[in-house]
Amino acid sequence: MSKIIDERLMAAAIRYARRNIARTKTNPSVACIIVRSENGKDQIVGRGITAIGGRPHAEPVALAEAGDKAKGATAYVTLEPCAHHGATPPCAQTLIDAGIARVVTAWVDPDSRVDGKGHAMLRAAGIDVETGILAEEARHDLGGYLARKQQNSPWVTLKLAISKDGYIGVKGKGQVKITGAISRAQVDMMRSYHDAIMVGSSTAIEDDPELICRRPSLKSRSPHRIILDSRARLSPKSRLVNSLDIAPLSIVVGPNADQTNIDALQKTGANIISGELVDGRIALPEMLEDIAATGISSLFVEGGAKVANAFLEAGLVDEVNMFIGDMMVGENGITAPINRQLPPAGFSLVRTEHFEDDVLYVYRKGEH
Ligand code: AOF
Ligand code: ZN
Repeated sequence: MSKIIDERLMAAAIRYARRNIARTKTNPSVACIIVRSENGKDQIVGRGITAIGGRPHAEPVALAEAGDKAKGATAYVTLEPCAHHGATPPCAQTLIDAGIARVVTAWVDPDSRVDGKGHAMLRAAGIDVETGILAEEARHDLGGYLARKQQNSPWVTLKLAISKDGYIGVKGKGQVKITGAISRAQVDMMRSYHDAIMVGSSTAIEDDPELICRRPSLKSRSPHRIILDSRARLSPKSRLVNSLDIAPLSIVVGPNADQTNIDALQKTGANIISGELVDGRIALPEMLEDIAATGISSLFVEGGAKVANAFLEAGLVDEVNMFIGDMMVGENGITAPINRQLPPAGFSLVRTEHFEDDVLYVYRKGEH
């Protein structure tokens, strides 16, 4: 099959895998599309994605749909098929047994139980294997899983909503509307694509947000909420605590936090994470490592200014989602740490999107 067809089918697989992003526990959401060429015509005969909760994997689902038509067909998989025995045999073996002739993947699976062994099993069985197809595009969605496996850290996306005059809020006033309804709906969607969402305690106390996906259809996909709260100042009566039935809540506290406050928060069902302090603030790299160890692959950081700055200064941001709204804040504005004129250093602009009168600029670390 030509490279263009390979890329088209991989693009379809990448899109399909998006359906279960952040719903597959510690597993990445992978897709497998099985394509058969007959009389010069390519036909999709089976499709599968990693199921909600992480099992079954994508390949057996796609193979079950393809049945006998898998013989001699090509399998497009967004990640290298696994080589380890879980509840079911390795996917590489399942592909071999089904008679697949060719396997095309985007990435080698960095899981130490796989890490090239899946591709090697397929090749040893005489299957033609090609990898690295649309790797950059697949990285967009697999980024969190790859970061957790390769760097013991989640993929960090920093979201900022900046007014036309360069501010992210008003001093002492808490939340002010900077973007319109369509952008806010888009943020709901972005939240649902992440394993966890994070704000600092000042934002949590001043704004008293819920940090859930507000739209009814996305509510059940609300991510784990994590608050950086070195002194355990969050109120057990806050809306974050009151919405524990919708999504879990973790509070990262420092070693000197008041134990009575910690006990009161813990009693509500909130999870307490013990953080280390550096210069009186939670040490971010260690905190990221701790949450990655619990299986969190992607983190959506929503502010405020101090938290945004701390992540940027420590070089811990992988992607910036910068919304520029159409309104002015005027006096007493809180200055954004970065803006269109002052983009994050070492990042490149990869995408621009329009939501009514607002513009979203997506930056990624490095050259793209
Ligand atoms: C695949 N296809 O659809 C996915 C894979 O706990 P287990 O046994 O499910 O294994 C988890 C690992 O499986 C995960 O770390 C990653 O290496 C792989 N995910 N592999 O062949 C899939 N989701
Ligand atoms: Zn598998």
